[in-house]
Amino acid sequence: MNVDPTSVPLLPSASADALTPGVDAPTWPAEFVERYRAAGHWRGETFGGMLRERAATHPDRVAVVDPAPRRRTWTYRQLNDAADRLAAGFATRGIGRGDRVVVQLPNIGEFIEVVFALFRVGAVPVYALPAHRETEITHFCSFSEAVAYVVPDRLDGFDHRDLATVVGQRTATLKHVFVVGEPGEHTALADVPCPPPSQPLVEPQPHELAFLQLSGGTTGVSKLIPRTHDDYIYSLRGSNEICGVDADTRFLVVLPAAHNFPMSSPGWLGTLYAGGTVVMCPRPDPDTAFALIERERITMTGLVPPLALVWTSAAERDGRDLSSLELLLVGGAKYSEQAARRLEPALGCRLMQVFGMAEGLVNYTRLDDDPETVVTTQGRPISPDDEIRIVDDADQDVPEGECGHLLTRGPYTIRGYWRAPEHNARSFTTDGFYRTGDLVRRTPTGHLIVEGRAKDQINRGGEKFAPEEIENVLLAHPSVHDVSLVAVPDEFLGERTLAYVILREGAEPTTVTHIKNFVRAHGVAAYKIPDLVRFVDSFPQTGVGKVSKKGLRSASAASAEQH
Ligand code: AMP
Ligand code: DBH
Repeated sequence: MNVDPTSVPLLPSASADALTPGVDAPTWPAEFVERYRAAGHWRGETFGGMLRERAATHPDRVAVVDPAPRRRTWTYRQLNDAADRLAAGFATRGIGRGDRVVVQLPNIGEFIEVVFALFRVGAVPVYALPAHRETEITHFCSFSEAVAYVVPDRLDGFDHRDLATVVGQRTATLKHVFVVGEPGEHTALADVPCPPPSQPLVEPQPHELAFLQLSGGTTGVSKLIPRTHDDYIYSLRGSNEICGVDADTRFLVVLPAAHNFPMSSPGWLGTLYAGGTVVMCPRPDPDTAFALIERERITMTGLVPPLALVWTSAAERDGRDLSSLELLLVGGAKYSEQAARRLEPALGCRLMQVFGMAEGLVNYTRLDDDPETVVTTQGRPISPDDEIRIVDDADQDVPEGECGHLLTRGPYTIRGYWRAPEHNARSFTTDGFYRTGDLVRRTPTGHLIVEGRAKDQINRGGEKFAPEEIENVLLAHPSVHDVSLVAVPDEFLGERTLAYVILREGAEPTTVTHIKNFVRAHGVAAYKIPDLVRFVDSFPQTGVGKVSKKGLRSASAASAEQH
C-alpha cells in the first residue's frame, strides 16, 4: 500500500521473541524435546537450509513447474537463488525475524518462492486460502499483527488488490501489500527481489516458529497453528517414507497449496524435501488435471473426497493417459467405502487414505496394507511416538475397539494454538493431549476409523469452519432474531450447510436468496455461504435450553430437500 511514511504511527515491530517457542503459545516440555531429539525425529533442519542443501546436491533438477498460462520451471538452483533475492528485497523493506506475513496466493510458482524467501529472513507466513475475503483476511492480518500481505492481482474474477486496500485501511500494522501481477496502487512482487547482501541473513533456528497454519475452527474464527521447522520437517520425512516419495516423485498440487494436506501429506514441501518435482495445478477439474498428469508425467497427488469422486467418474469415461500416476491420497473428510472401492480400477493407481489435521497428527493407510484396510479405514499414525487415546466424555479410555473421542500428543502435534489461552484450556488436556474433536475407533492393527465428530464444526467437502462464524454474521441482519447453522448429509460433498432462521416478530418477510446474499456481502469465503436456508419458529431445545445441533441435524437429515 502506498502510505505516507510520516503518517504511519510508530508500531511495535515484532520482536525476535515472536519466534521463540513458548512465548505466544504453549510448547513441548523439555523432557519431550529431549525425547524427540534423541529418537532422531527432530534433526535440527530448517526449511531454508533444506532448500539450500537440495540446490547444492542437484542444482539442475526441476523443483517447480507452473504450467499456466505459459509453462515456467524453477530448478533447485533457480528456486534457491530466487528465494535469496526475494529475501534480500523483503529485508530491505524492513521485513525480518518474527514478522508475520499473510500469504494469499493460488497454486502458482510464486507461492513457493515467497514462502522460502520468508523462511530465509525468519519471517512467519500466515497461510490464507484464495477463497478468503475481507472478514477472514482482516482477522488474520490484525490478529497476527501482520506487516505484509501477498496477493494475486485478480483471481476467478475477483480483484485481490481492492481487498488488500480495504484490509490495509482496517489493519494498523500492515505496511506492505505485494501483488503477483499488475500491482495497482500496491507494490509488484516482481519489483521486490534485489541482490543478496554479502553478509548472509541471520536465519531462524530449527526449534523456532516457522509459520502459522489455519485451523478449521470450532468457535468464531479460525485459530492460528504454530508449527516449528523441526516438528513439521519430521512430519514431511515420515510422510515421504510412508508414501514412497523420492527424487523421482512428480507431485501435482491440486488442492489449494496453503492447505496443510497438499503442503505436507506428503505434499509440495515433502516433495521438495525429497528433491522431487512439484507441479502446480491451477484448477482441480479433471480436464485441467488429467491433461497435466499426462503431459507432466505426474506420479502422485492428493484430493478431498468430492474431487476424488469427480475424478473417478471422469476417468471411467475419459481416454486420457494417466499411466504415470502411482498413488492418489484421499483425505480431509470421510471418504465413503463405496467411493473408495471405485478409485483404483478407474484411475489405475494406488489409493491411500489420509486423516490429518493442521494441528499435527496425520494417519495414513500403508502401501502394504491389504485392500480392505485401505478402503475401510483412515489409516494409522506416522510416528511410533504419536500417542493416541480414545476416551469417553469423562476422559476415561474406552474399551479397545469402541468409539470415543480422539486425543493425541506427539512429535509434530502442537501443544497449543497461537495466542489463544482460553481456547487452549478447552482444546488440550492438562498433560498436553490435543482434543481433536473427532470420534474414532481403532482396529486391532491400530488403524483408525473416523465415525463422526463431537466438535461444532462444518466439514463441507474438506473445507472446515465453525458454524458460529456464519451465525454471527446472520445475527447482525435486522430481520433475524436467531439462527443456527447445521450440517446436513450430502451425497457429493459429504456435508452441506443449512441455516435455520427465526425471524423477528413483525419483521419484513425475507427470502432465501436475500439471506445468502447478505452473508456473501459480508465478505466471507464462498464455501461458508449457507447452501440451504429454512425459516422456522423455534429450534429443538436440549435439556439445558440451548439449541441442540444434534436435534437439528437429525430433523434436517429427514427433509434436506427443501432449498
Ligand atoms: P483442521 O484441524 O482444520 O486441519 O481439520 C482437520 C480435521 O479434518 C480432522 O480433525 C477431521 O475432523 C477432518 N478430517 C481430515 N481428514 C479426514 C478423513 N480422512 N476422514 C474424516 N475426517 C477427516
Ligand atoms: O483435513 C486436514 O486438515 C488434513 C487432511 C489430510 C491434513 O491437515 C493433512 C492430511 O495433513
